[in-house]
Amino acid sequence: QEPPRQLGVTLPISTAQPTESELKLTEDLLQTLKDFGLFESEQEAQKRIVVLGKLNKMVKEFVYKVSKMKNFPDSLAKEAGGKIFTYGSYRLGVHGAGADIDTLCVFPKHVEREHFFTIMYDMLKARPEVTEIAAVPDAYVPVIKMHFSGIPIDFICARLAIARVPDDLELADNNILKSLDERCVRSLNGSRVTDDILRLVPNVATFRIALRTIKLWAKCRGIYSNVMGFLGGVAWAMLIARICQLYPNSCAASIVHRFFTIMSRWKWPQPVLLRPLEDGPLQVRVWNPKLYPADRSHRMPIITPAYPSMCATHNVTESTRTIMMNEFKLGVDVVEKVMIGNGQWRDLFTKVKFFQAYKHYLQITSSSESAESQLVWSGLVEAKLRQLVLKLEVVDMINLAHPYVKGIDKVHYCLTPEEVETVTKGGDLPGRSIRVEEGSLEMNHTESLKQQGLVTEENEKDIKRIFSTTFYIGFVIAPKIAGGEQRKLNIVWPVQEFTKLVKTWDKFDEKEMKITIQSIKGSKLPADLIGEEKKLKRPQEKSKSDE
Ligand code: 3AT
Ligand code: MN
Ligand code: MN
Repeated sequence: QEPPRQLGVTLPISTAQPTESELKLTEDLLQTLKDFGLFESEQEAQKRIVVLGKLNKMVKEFVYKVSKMKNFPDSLAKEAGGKIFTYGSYRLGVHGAGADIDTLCVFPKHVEREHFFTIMYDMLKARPEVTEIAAVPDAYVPVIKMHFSGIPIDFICARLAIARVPDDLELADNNILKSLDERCVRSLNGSRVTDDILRLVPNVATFRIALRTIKLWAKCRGIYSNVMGFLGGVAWAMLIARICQLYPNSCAASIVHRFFTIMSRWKWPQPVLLRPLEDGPLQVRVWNPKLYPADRSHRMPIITPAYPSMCATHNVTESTRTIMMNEFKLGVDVVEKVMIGNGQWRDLFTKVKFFQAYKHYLQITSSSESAESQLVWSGLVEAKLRQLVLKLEVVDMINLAHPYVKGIDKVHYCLTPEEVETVTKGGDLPGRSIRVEEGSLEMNHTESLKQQGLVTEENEKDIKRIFSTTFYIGFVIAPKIAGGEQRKLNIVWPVQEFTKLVKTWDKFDEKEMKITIQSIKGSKLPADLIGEEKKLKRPQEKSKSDE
């Protein structure tokens, strides 16, 4: 048995070994995760390894090519190196089937970032395995997005301040960040954080099962989303990692149990840390609420372990924290039952019924006349939605504002200007408003509408397609005080301010992009939203024929 060693900012709470019954519960948990389809096939896993091997080889060829371009002698050009690292769910070992591989490419200082987005891009584009390639060099973290042998890849890059990149290079040393471009520091951060999390966890296999459980739970409960003010993958990973540090010998079932009991009682804004904050060689700020007022405003601080440490939960609002704390409490009840043999793990994965939970909703509909424009416009509205939540929270009568984690995409086949008006205001057309999955906005439904008699040969030419994405915020109104006067909810100001905010976007196009915000009673929500929740079923037990 290992002597108790301290991983993290305190000593462990308990170093007890798991009991027979906890081990059995961990087995059950693993089987439940498999039943929910959380693991990829052996074949897909192999394919990922092959793809990463090819990418690593291509990176070396790329560096060689640029070195030759810069008149390096052949031997030096060959030694210049180049290497890939992974981050994200694949690196953590908790990715599902079909997940992307978040991949970082590092190269020596004589190769420039621009080369990655031109020369490397062209090399990739020339490969028969590569499809759907798109470079986004101006993003906050610049990226080449592509599919390689059908596997989605987010390919980012960092130029290091060294003459050559040896094969055994590691990114852990903080000095590696010295004198780098900010974009390179940001690009290195993902890998440095995931590597640290894995290093700071006492038992990686246990951590992975527990994290897969919590990710699935958070998705089912509608609280997995960094943009909407809940937590993203890295933040959930850090919470589980902290629990693993506190119970270094526990098995996954007990980690999940402790996760809920500890998180439901956590005294925010006390931060969750995986190691003491450290200073480093850069002129950048490290999270520090004593020094920076902005950091004091973090409601649920979960701090990344790698220098320069940052708060991964900057977007959490009063409401989203309340919602998550409620979910932790609900989780405690479920897990305590499971632990005493009085419930099943799958009970943890019941889907939240958001559209039946509130009396009042706000419906935010963004729309455009083209799919491309709608993609960026709805993305902007989504990214700013949190600002609306913040403004609603300060309205006296509103106790809670709950953003739904995803937007609902539709394509409307309008035949008249009145119908265009209806759908831009968030309404639906009978049979001609079609819900679409993300990424299939472009699909044309005219033929199928004609077959159904919803469009005719005559009026086909009148069709105007409108693309819409609708977001919902449910809210709780403060109960009327006994004997108090009847008050009327007034949200004119938050709605106006939010509308102004999204319209000040530099790519906003008044003619092309529309936004309508309406309050709507729960009972008046589109029937399909509620109907969908009512027919939610739990996945069937895996049958032998699926093997
Ligand atoms: P999936 O299994 O891919 O769904 P993931 O945790 O790998 O889960 P992503 O691939 O979306 O999620 O992201 C991987 C990491 O990339 C997580 C975070 O460190 C970074 N990242 C993603 N999106 C952003 C963003 N908009 N801004 C900054 N960092 C981001
Ligand atoms: Mn990913
Ligand atoms: Mn990604």
